[in-house]
Amino acid sequence: MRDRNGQDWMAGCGTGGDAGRSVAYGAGPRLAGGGQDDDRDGGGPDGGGTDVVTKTSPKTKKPSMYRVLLLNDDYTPMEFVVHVLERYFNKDQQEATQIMLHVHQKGVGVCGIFPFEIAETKVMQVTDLARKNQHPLQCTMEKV
Ligand code: TYC
Repeated sequence: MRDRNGQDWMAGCGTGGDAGRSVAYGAGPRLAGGGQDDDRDGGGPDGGGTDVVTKTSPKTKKPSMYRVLLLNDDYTPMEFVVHVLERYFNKDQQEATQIMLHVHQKGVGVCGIFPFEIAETKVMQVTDLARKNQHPLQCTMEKV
């Protein structure tokens, strides 16, 4: 659950004067060499004296996504679980009740799927609220 693979998905953005040469969202590696004006201006295509930036596509990578799960237990009140789903997972009362009953019957259920840091924050918020209310409710996350 603390696997941070992929967490630094924006690391390196815009560094190294290399903008636009690496990886586009959802795509494989881009061509990184051929056709670039690498002559640092000894009279390349632009003729002289000034390097021209020609590639402007953003350098981003897909964030790794994580399922946030609720686990069943015998003690946490059903209304508390419904409240958690409404407050932290933006469910309306009907959907929150469905998810709670699913967890109650099957043992585990999905609250939502989020990038690592958002999933981690929600797990902490739920765990904290449950502890403050002395409920044993468990909330975890797993990589999609
Ligand atoms: N099983 C609990 C009860 O009967 C309700 C419950 C549902 C608890 C979902 C946890 O994640 C949970 N009061």
